[in-house]
Amino acid sequence: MSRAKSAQLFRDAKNLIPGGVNSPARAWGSVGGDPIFFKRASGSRIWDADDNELIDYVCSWGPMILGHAHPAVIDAAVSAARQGTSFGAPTELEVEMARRVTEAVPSIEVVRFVSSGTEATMSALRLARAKTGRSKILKFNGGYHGHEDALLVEAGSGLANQGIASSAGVHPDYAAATLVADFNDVASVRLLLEANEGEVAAVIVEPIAGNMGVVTPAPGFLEGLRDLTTEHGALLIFDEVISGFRVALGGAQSVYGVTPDITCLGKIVGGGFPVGAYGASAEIMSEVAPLGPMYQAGTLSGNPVAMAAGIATLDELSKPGTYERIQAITDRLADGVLGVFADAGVPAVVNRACGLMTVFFTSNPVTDMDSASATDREAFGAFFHGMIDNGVYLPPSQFEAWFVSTAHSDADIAETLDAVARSLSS
Ligand code: KE4
Repeated sequence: MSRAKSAQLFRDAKNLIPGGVNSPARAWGSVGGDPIFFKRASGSRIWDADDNELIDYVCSWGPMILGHAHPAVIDAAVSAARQGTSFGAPTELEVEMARRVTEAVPSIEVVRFVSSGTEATMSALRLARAKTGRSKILKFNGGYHGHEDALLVEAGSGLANQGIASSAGVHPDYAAATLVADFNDVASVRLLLEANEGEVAAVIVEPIAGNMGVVTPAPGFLEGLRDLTTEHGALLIFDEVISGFRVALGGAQSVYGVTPDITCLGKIVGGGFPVGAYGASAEIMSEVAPLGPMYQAGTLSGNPVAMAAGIATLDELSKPGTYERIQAITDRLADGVLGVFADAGVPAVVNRACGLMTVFFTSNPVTDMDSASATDREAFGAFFHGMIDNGVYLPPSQFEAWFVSTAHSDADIAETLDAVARSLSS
């Protein structure tokens, strides 16, 4: 495959944009090589600047659960755009979208739309501090919740790749107010809550971790967080930016039957447009301006074009049988990959949930950031390049999820498994 156009674009981009990318996760830092530039996508397929066609498992890091350029979503966004793209004033579409989100996620009685997952988690933290009058927050090693200062401490995703536990430029007081526990380790949470009694405003967790690679909660882990936060007067925040509308219409909280105090959403909820959201009971959300003293605002929040795309997406996802289909596609891919690795005699662990999975090069269980970090990331890097050369685009990092969509056909999966076999043999 020629990648001359991509290479030229990357050379140009590096002079104008830091590292040539508008998000470090796109930089291929941990797998080596130069990022490919893309120009169009449809369904499960994506084309790069040199017209090479690839099967896409990045899916824009989650949003494209219906596949790229789904007709219903595009039509909704285009017709909304023709009515004007942004008014900075309330519209009916926001009410329609809020109705769908609160119906899908019962723990959300009232929801505020923002323009990214980061804005959702940042606002959720401020809300928790406002509601409790406390200042500290507790997150998990390897948890990634966007680039809010307080959460850029021992984060996963792109930070883990750059080997920076915390970002430069974060005020030391922020880092000091952020406690870090281990995912799937309730005892580590109890210890920190007891050692900081009365000071922790919230525990924020990805109920199904996606930024260590996929790591699912051990039985009792989420229930343990619910009990401990209630016992110690802290709010429980579920960051469902990845899992929301992916693992089920009601998110991970509906799969595991654990109800958080605040839920953060993003990615899928915007149908490929910039949307985030945070929501909770009416009582908690009454803290939020203009009702209450916790201020949060945004020029493009609830933007009509993004709302129209989100509504079209949720309406498609609400159709009966959708999540059974997504689960079946995920299992076909995950089980197929396990089989090919076994045939090749290459040790692998696959962690999965409905709609997402990660392959780790290890024979040991991957249950937290430490075990994820102990896997053979060099092997993953070589595998990533092998898959690209065999027509399959995986996330360029071990600490990310492979995302499937309703557009990934049996033929796509079969082609992917062939690519896995060829990549492993080379
Ligand atoms: P955004 O601000 O990127 O929309 O959302 C931040 C965020 C919050 N919570 C979770 C659980 C997330 O996974 C994310 C963003 N995910 C990353 C990669 N997994 C997006 C890719 C990127 O950073 O470019």
